[in-house]
Amino acid sequence: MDFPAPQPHLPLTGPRPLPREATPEQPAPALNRRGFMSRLSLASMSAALGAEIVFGDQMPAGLVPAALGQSAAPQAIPGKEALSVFNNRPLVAETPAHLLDDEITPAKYLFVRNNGLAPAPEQLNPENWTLEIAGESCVKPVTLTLKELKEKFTQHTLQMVLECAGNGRSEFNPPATGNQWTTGGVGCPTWTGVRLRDVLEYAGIKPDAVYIGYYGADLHLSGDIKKSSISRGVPIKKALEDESLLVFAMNGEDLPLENGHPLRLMFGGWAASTCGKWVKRIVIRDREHDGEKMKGHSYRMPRYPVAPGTKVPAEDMDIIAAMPVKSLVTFPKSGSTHPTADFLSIRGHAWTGEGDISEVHVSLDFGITWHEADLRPASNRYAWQHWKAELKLPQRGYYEIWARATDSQGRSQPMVLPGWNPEGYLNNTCHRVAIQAI
Ligand SMILES: Nc1nc2c(c(=O)[nH]1)N[C@H]1C(S)=C(S)[C@@H](COP(=O)(O)O)O[C@H]1N2
Ligand SMILES: [Mo]
Repeated sequence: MDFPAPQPHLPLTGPRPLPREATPEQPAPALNRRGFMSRLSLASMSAALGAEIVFGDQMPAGLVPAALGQSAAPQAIPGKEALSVFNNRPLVAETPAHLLDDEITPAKYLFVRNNGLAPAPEQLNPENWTLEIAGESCVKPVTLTLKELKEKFTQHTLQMVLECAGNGRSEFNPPATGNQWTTGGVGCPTWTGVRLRDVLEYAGIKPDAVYIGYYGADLHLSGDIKKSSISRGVPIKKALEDESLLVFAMNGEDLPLENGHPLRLMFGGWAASTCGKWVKRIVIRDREHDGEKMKGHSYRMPRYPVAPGTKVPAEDMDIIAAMPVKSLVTFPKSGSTHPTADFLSIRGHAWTGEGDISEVHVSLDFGITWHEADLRPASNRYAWQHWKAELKLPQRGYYEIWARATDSQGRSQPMVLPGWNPEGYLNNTCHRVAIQAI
């Protein structure tokens, strides 16, 4: 029987921020003085609908066409019913920690983070999907069909962690706006595809190339076809790594629609926002890519520690590169009860953006004593590592299981929240799981 468990992951110090309502970013249509839709926003909404809004002039200000989904009420995702949905527009959903127990994350448990409106399923036909390679530092721009990609280049399968940079955001105080992720914006399936390096070299990389950027087939939330919902990238050095892939399969099957079918990017150890979904175009740039969500505060951290709530000028923010060291307790489930007499087997995963995990320690007494867990090697670079441990529950009562990973660079997870930052990124605090012995 479960008892009412606290949040799966709580800050150890300071007041807990009030839970923020998951408010979807509603499109903000341009209005004229009389409050009717401007021609521009009507045109973008028509584009999103794929049809002219016949009585568009009569539409009241702020009305979102019903076909675009007027309700923001979270609902289950078909095929991913167990995920907790934050928003429908854009669709964002995370995985409860105990459902991440599998060594290889099944598709049904992989989180979803859309920034815009996902392409309609009929637009995602692998038979006529093409990928364009271009950009000012591309020698010979080319367009390849998905079939050509699969046939021309050697295929590779790797297990790699995909983690949203905002995972853990809900703990920061003052709270950052955006999806209030607890611990479930992460997963580690296997990915099959071709090396991005092979494809970029096929098109030719000029010596002045410094960055790559992606463009996907999803629409900006406003429906404006001239805007990207997100268009990020990585430095050319990262793009050319062995593990940087253009993937078309996950766990041996087609990618799920929400996770970028039929083609997406995968960069091991970096923020998942670099892993473009539904990718149509990759540009080789002679400068840092300047697509949507590359500038300002997006996916950037203050260059120096700041007090919570500080307004940090954009020029003092650096782009997030590799993700920090982190771990999860995936068994037992937070809120579960266990018999006192037995040893309790506990387990989970640990990962880091660069290098590998060297140790995982667990504590049952609020960090007074720590026990080293058994740790398995990763199946390949950038995969998470499984750990397990046995703990004796000495008597009836409430306990918390804490887990702390240390990586090969000697970095370990903080017990208290790491540096506050304006957008609430990179929270890698120790995971805490509440249990009761009866
Ligand atoms: N085209 C496109 N690619 C995208 C996104 C998006 O909204 N559109 N979201 C990014 C972000 S912020 C994250 S965290 C990951 C999420 O991948 P998933 O939805 O497969 O879990 O995709 C990235 N790639
Ligand atoms: Mo993300």
